[in-house]
Amino acid sequence: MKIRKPMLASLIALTVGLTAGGQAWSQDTLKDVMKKRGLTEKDILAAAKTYTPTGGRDEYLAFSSGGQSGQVIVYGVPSMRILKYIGVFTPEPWQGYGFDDESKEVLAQGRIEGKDIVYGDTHHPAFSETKGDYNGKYLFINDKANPRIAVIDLKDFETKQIVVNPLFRSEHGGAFVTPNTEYVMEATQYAHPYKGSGFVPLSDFNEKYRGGLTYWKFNMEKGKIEPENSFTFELPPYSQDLSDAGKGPTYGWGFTNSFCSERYVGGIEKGRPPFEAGCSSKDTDFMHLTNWKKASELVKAGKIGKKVNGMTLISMKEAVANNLLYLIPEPKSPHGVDVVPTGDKIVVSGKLDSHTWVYDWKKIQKVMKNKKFEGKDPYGIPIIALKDALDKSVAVGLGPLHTQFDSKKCVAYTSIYVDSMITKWDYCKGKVLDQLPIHYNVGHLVAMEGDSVSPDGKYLIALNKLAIDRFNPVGPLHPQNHQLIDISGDKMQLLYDMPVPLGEPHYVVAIKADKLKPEIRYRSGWNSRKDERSPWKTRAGREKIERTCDANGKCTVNVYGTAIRSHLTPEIIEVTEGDTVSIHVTNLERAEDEVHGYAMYGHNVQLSIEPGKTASTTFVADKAGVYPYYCTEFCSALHLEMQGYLLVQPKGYKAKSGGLKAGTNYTEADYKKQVKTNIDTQAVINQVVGFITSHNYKDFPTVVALVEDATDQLGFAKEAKAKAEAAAAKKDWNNAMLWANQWWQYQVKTADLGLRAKTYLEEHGAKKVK
Ligand code: CUK
Ligand code: CUA
Repeated sequence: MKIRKPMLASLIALTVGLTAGGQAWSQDTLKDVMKKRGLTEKDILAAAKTYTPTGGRDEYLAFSSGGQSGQVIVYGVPSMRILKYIGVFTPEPWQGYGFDDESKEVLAQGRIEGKDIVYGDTHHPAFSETKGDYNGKYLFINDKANPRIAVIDLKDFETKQIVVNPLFRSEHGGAFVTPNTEYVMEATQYAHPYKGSGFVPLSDFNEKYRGGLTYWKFNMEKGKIEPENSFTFELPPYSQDLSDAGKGPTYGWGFTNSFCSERYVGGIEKGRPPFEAGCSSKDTDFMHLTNWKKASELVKAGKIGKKVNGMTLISMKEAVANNLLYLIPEPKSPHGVDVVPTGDKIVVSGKLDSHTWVYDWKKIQKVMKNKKFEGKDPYGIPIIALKDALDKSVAVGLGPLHTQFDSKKCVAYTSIYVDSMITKWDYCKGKVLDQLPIHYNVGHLVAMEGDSVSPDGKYLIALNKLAIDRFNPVGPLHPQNHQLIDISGDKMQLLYDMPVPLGEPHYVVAIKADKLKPEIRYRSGWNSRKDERSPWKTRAGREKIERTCDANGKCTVNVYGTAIRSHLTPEIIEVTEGDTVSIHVTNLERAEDEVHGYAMYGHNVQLSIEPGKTASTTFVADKAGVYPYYCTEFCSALHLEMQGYLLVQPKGYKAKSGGLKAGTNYTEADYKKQVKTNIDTQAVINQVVGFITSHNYKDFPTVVALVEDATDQLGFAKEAKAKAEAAAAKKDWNNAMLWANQWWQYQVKTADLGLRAKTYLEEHGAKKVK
């Protein structure tokens, strides 16, 4: 017999929220809607290119810097639907990031000189790469304000590691990765004395202030940056800006530009011309070329570098002596530096210029080989003359910043800040192909996989600095505006405006969605931040509370707890005032998306416990009192009942005799009524089970997982049933009724899972096997 959902739903009372009146489906035609909303045919076409029907998936996922929020924003392309905020340098309560003990350890790695820094100014996300192509394994992002790099694992979209640069006090040119993720680049921005050198007056600027470029070693297998195997190039105090890693013919090299090679120090309040005047007075600044490949070999061989604050520092002298470091003049106040997909050309833009400048690697190499330099800078670094390195310059518009690449050969897109537009141009022929106005003042831009060796083209997103009049006003602070552009044809077409209300995202990287294989659940009892079994892993029925005291009478209570629809175990935790309390909760669920939360009054406790995860919270119960706790995720019909009490008893407290006096008295009739409901419910479950087992469900891993979960729930139901019957045998109708009710609770969950499995089979064309 075929079971219809409504019948099942009413029987097992899963009708919450389903009774809201039917949709008044509009009778309007497309024409009517266009007229009512003032839409043109072009609008409708744009809408059709981005609209993603319910249940639909995006072809690309974009990972956006969260700017000053210190987070990463994940959204789909072309739908522009936001999917996730990843807590990176900043606590993120929903995910328990910065609240559970495990993630607090990650944030603590980002402490600077002993201080917690709980914000970040994130700028440049970068995917891990294999042979210059995104491999979908890791994402890196930098913090400009406090030179740090974070590692996000794309298995679960969680931040796993933060490294603090032991020398820098400012950075900008990170994170950029080398083609096999051998290294993650991080360059300074504002010159400063290296950490540990104490106070150095500005009068010693030229001699003691420094820039730098760190190559952080990445271990792809472990998913970890290895500071001990990383090294840093000492660089002149030129205000290094962005970087990019070479590929193909430029493999082994890194490129980093700068914008204040004047080495100017302002002081407007003392009557000196300001930074902005002194830092843009020369016509050119310098691009730095660093040979990381050769440097790493020399460091490994112990030939160069010395450890400073645990970091291998390569002095400018050593770098010059070993031909590891060169300079090439760049146009006025350069900003972006981007290596073309084929790796043989380098595109640089000048913020105060109207050209992009294309450098030719063959020409550069020739100069290096013949040692025909223009001269040396004050630090002895050889300078390659601009005319000896330049391939061409192309007039693209005023204030070009960043460049991305198309799947079509030689086609590039450059963001034009001052003119508020995107210029599509050909870097081989030096020709502008198309220009599109955007709204307004674009910073970075991103094409699909647009900085890899094999860009996909298709879409471009302009990351605009100003939204001004594009959205409903929300006060003086406006959202940022990400504009989606169709670049599949000859002419660019603007499709969609997406407000981003979480900081100023400088850069975004976008990856083909099918390269990502995120997990659905953790292995049971998992510490997700360390990627290992948690010592606090707790299995069903093994929940316990342990209290241990040291010689000074300081006591610690460890609660080994679990969460499963719809109860937290334990439900009552008794401790004594002054105890340190550690509550560890393992989510026993295996079903997709069955997350439980854990929040408690007055202790800043908020956990997110995804299926399989074990999360912990530790605090001192320093005030006697009653502290309710509960699950913060609406996980089931009886989610509100997922609750408990932490009882912090005063020292020396003695409980009153007579036990717990709370609740209602139940009768034999109540018990029998409940049992009848349970028997009916079981009949429904049997039918669902019959449907599933009569199909090839084992061919569907999702269904197998659901069935496993359902079998567990049914096992729990059996235990509760036994307890109910034992109590009934003793005519203890209160306990009999309550256990019978618990038995039914497990049945409801079983049915819920079974129904999901059945729907899945129906929707995925399962076949009958008998
Ligand atoms: S930066 Cu913001 S527009 Cu930090 Cu890459 Cu160029
Ligand atoms: Cu678990 Cu709500």
